[in-house]
Amino acid sequence: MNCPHTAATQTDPGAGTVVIDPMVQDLDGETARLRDAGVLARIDLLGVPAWTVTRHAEARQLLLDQRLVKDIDAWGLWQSGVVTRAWPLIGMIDAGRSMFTVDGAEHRRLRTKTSQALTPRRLEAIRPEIEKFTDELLDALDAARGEDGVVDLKSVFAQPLPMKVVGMLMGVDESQHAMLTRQYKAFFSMLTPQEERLALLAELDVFYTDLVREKTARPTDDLTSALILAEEGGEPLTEEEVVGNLKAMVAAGHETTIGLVLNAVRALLSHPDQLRMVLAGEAGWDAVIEETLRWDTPTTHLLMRFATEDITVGDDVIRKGEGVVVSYRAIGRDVGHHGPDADAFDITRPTRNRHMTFGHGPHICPGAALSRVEAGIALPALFTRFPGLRLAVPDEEITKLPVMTQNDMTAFPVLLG
Ligand code: STR
Repeated sequence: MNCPHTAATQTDPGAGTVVIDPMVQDLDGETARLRDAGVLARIDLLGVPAWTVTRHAEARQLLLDQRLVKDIDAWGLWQSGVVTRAWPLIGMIDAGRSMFTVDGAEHRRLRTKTSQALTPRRLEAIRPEIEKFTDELLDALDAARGEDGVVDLKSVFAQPLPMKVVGMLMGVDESQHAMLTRQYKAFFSMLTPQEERLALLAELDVFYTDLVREKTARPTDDLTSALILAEEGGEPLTEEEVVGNLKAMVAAGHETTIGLVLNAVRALLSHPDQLRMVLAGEAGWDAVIEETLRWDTPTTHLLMRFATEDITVGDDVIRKGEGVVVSYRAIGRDVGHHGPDADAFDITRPTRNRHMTFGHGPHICPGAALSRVEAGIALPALFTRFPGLRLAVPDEEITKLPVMTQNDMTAFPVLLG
């Protein structure tokens, strides 16, 4: 097969290689194929070969392995020019210097302030604002009901809420939220032509750079301003580093929490016995959130880390220069870790808190506590306000967006009851 996205012509992906479907037509089937392909599986990402790790224990071990780095210059296929900026997934890796792309001591320097700003204790201070946003959006949901009573829970509720929260944290004005939502939708979609994707990334860079310059001139009390200011005696972050962290926060904070909230609602509506347990107080919302994180991970595959030396995992060797993806969806469905019924949604499962959906090791998601606070407010508020909430179409008709790395649905039409 000719790969249109890379400089060199690739051969057929070898036998045993799982080809990741850009259209996301059968996510459960693909997850099962990955699991069957072994602890380490060879995958094909739009013509580009990589390894992926599909098991909890080995992923945990690899996420602590300092021989794997995020620096794209350690990638053989990038060094040799086989992979170029023409590859549609390049923006997931070559995202500028930030806490997402750097390791070691420099990584700690880039990340410390962000992780300190997002501890559960610090987040208590913004809980009232998140509750206010939630109530306003529930009003909007009520008002957006069509003649037939149908309203899209995604575009009216689950999508704007995380954008408002991350916008408030980072100091991004409300007037920009619709633009950002539109740009990230196009960024993640595989239907967007690559020239368009590169152009929108360049536009976003201009937007974020302008914002950082504005905050440099007039600091406020948001995290972007805090990132600009030097720690006493410490080395301040460069403009490029602040921009990198800011865009990582907005992209991550926005996209993943939409998935968490919607996937939890969907899981509960399709498991009414479990919804009843929660509403009766026999199980907690935290159980719903953790089991959703395990069973229907917002991030399907996380791109990418590169081996700086040969790394042996079981019978396989990741060669120096090869790329490694972490397939969080497959890891959540690891029967060795969660038991033979790992494919079932069960909020009472004993291992529900033992998932690894936020990663592990130095890069573990700094926004984990924030997403739990957001979902922990949004879900009970939604079901309290609309106890008769139900899907407006059969569950099988909910479709996934053509996004290879994130678990994102097109829309989520509901009746509010
Ligand atoms: C999107 C493009 C961009 O400008 C910056 C980033 C860095 C953070 C990335 C983000 C990306 C894509 C989604 C990620 C996020 C970190 C967490 C989130 C990978 C590449 C997850 O899905 C876990």
